This record gives sequence, structure tokens and C-alpha cells, in this order.
Amino acid sequence: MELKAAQVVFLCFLCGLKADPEDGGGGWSLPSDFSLQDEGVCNIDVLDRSQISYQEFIQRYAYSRPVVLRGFTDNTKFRLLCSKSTLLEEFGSRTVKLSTANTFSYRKVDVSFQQYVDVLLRPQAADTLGSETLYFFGDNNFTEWQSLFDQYESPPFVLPNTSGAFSFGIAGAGTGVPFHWHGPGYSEVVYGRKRWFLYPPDKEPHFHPNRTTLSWVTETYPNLPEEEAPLECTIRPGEVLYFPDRWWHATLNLDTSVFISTFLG
Ligand SMILES: O=C(O)CCC(=O)C(=O)O
Repeated sequence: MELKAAQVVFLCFLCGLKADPEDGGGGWSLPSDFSLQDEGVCNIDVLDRSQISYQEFIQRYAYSRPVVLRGFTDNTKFRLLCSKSTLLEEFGSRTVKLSTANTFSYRKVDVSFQQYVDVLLRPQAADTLGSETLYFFGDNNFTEWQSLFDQYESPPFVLPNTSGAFSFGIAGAGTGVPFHWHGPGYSEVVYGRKRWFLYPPDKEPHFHPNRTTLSWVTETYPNLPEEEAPLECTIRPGEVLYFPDRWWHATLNLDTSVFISTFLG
């Protein structure tokens, strides 16, 4: 059957309509779902592959300041595997370990991945403490989830004498991890947007370790004097944020987000 040009255009239009919500958010977030609109400023360098070599990364950023790298890897396949329907089909019956979303992750809770998605994957309630919010990030069972992680192409700039360890997570709009620090690494969002706040090791921010990043953003951040403003940037799929060793950082998921960190140690 021969299709006329007008029919082809019409069919493509229908495909676009059907594919957009699913492709854009992998089924994790519908346009009608709650999300945070304020992406803030980005006062961190954002560099494409053509703008920086490995040597320049080591000299200018690796040991001294964060940077966002854009378009360094192609994770199209990993992204498809992380759609809601595919992950649930593959891992729905598996157990995931959740952590409370406070600075010192005290409490761990095991639930099935299906139960996490159906019951706990919700926007952050403004009046709930981080220590009462359960967050799926890290503590991954690498044997059970290996087939997924095998498909992830991690950022190519590795620090000398380190190798990468993955932490994978999924969390609701408005959730995040309050300020803390550890070794260097990368953070990438597979679906959604994640806003990052960072301070150098010698500039500890004022925050309450049991309160959420959302409460810090709404109550503390607007009143910060200029000299206490953080470095910050919102990252989207296709971008990775690099944080150096011992930098303070906090995260805020603007949408329901799927994300993966690569810790370098
Ligand atoms: O992605 C997040 O929300 C938490 C990331 C984080 O704090 C980390 O990688 O150390």
C-alpha cells in the first residue's frame, strides 16, 4: 500500500502524540504529575565533549571544583531499560533497600520494588522530615541488578588509581538527599531533572541533618547572604555532574527521577 505524504505526516503526528509522554519520562512522570519548576541558576561550568580533554579535566576540575559534562556518553539503551514498565517487569518482585533521606542515613527498610513504586514513590511532603522519608538510592543488590548495570555507560573521565562503583535510585518530585560529603564521583539522571547544591570542603553549609533538602531550599536558601550562596546546577538526561572529593552536596529531584551515581574510589 502506498501512503500519500499527507497520510505519512498524520501518522507521524499520532506517533509523536503517543510517544512523547512515555519517551520523555519513561512512564515515571506524566505531564499532569507534580513537579518543581524552579531550576535555579547554573553557576557551574557545563562543557560538551569538544570543549574539554581528559588532561584539562584533571588539571581544572578533578581535584578542585565541580563540572557538568554534557553528551559524553550514549545511554539510550540503558534509558529504555529504565522505563517504568520494563523495570517493573524485570525487577518488580525483587527486594530493594531504602534509606531515610537525612544526612546520616540511619534507617534502612527492605520492600519489594513493586511496593516501593506503588506505595512509597510519591512527591516529598513539605512537612515530613528527611529522617522520615524513605529514598531508594544505593545499597543496590549487584547480583540481581547486574544485567541492568552492565548496560550503563559510565562517564569516561576516571581519576587515576580509582574505579567506579554504581548507586542506582528512583525517587519522587521534591525528594532529595540533604547536605553531606564523601569521595569524588558523578551523578547522572536517566529520567527527570535533579537540582544540585555544592560547597567546597572548607565551607560547611548551615542545615539541619534530619530535615529535607526541600525545606532547606524553601526556608534557608532564599535568606542566604550572597557570600554563602552555593554552587548549583540542574542536570537533565545526557548530562553528568562531577563532584570532587569531600565537597558538601545536597540534591533535589524536580520531577520523579531515575538516577545513577558513579563513585570513584
Ligand atoms: O542522587 C541523589 O539524590 C543523591 C546523590 C548523592 O548524594 C550522592 O551521589 O552522593
